[in-house]
Amino acid sequence: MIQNLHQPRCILVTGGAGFIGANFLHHIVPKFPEVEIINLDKLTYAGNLLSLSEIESASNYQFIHGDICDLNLLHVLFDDHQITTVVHFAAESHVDRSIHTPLEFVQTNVVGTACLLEAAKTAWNLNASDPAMYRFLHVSTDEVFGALGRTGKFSIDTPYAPRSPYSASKASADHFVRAYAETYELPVIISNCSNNYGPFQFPEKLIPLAIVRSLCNDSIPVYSKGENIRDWLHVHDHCKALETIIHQGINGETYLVGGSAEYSNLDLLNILLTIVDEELQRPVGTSQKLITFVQDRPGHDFRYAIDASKLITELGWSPQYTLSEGLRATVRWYLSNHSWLEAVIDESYRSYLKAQYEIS
Ligand code: NAD
Ligand code: TDX
Repeated sequence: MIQNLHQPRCILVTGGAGFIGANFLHHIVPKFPEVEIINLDKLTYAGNLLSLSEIESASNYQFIHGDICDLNLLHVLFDDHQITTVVHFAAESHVDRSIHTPLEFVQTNVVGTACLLEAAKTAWNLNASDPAMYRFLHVSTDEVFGALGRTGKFSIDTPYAPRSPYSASKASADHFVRAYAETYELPVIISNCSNNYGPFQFPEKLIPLAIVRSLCNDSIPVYSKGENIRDWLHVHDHCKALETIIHQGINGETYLVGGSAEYSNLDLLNILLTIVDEELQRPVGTSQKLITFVQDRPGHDFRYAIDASKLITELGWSPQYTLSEGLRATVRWYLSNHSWLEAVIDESYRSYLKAQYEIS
């Protein structure tokens, strides 16, 4: 049974200039014109306002350049706007970078999340209010559960066992979110999602990296033998899951989000690169020849797989894209959004931002 229906009045989206945040804003800004939507983003290398050009002038949308670790700014935002809902994406999100600069991940992912929780706790008069009035949705990852062997799936009962600085920082953030729920009765929900792919993804992650390398006729690095397995979900399906959780989720609950689309990295790349060759009308196999096996990532998690049955049965969500449909749509998006891709590759998206904001 669906209880606890939440109707947002003003949504604070953090990290909305990143990959999933931008897709989420494209999804909700036109759909809910009566809801005020604020996007707070620091514009790190992963933040790109070109991804938001289609919605930037919408009357219910506002961009604020800022850091989630800036507690004073957060207090001002909560004071100035009647924020009812937080959808927290902002994070350092790339596992390989976390191996080189782990403390940046602790700062944004742990300290930043704690600051947001503190600001929400201060602003929301929790004892006096209806519990469905406010909602803090923390967007987390399946990587907090560690690595699976060949069988089994992560479920909401799986103990936390993160193995990279990235996943340890996300796990720590999840613990802070739960601690604020237990201690202060903050109305929180956590979603843990599997690997996403789709439009606007920065080409450091496997799928856009392979598309870009293939377009440039460059080698495509595959760690070890490409046997590691991921459970892939199109980002539009993730955004629909988040919308469902915001409206119908139950405070204090955790929802696992995944597409039941498990593939080894090599199998995934073979499907993806066949699609790239077909779309470019070149002989199938051209792109596969670019695959180059390279040294493994330290502590590389072998397999992730999600049991999303709670979200499916209790809230009625289900993914719409099959992997091959989703990959074809993604390849077509990158091919038809050349200017976005070129601005990322030649880094002109940074100079465009530097002209307007104080960023390095
Ligand atoms: P991303 O790296 O593409 O975007 C992160 C965004 O956060 C960027 O716009 C960046 O500028 C912003 N940001 C970083 N530090 C900030 C700070 N201190 N203050 C304000 N903004 C800051 O990430 P993504 O892939 O869109 O992931 C979004 C969220 O979803 C993350 O929390 C990630 O852990 C989670 N997640 C991602 C995936 C995936 O496959 N990409 C899967 C599951 C969960
Ligand atoms: O060049 C590469 N070669 C390669 O073989 C890269 C970048 C990755 N890989 C492998 C490592 C993984 O097994 O591909 C797989 C996917 O790698 P990433 O795209 O880096 O994603 P992953 O490490 O699985 O983490 C992602 O999913 C969960 C996101 O980066 C996280 O933000 C999210 O939480």
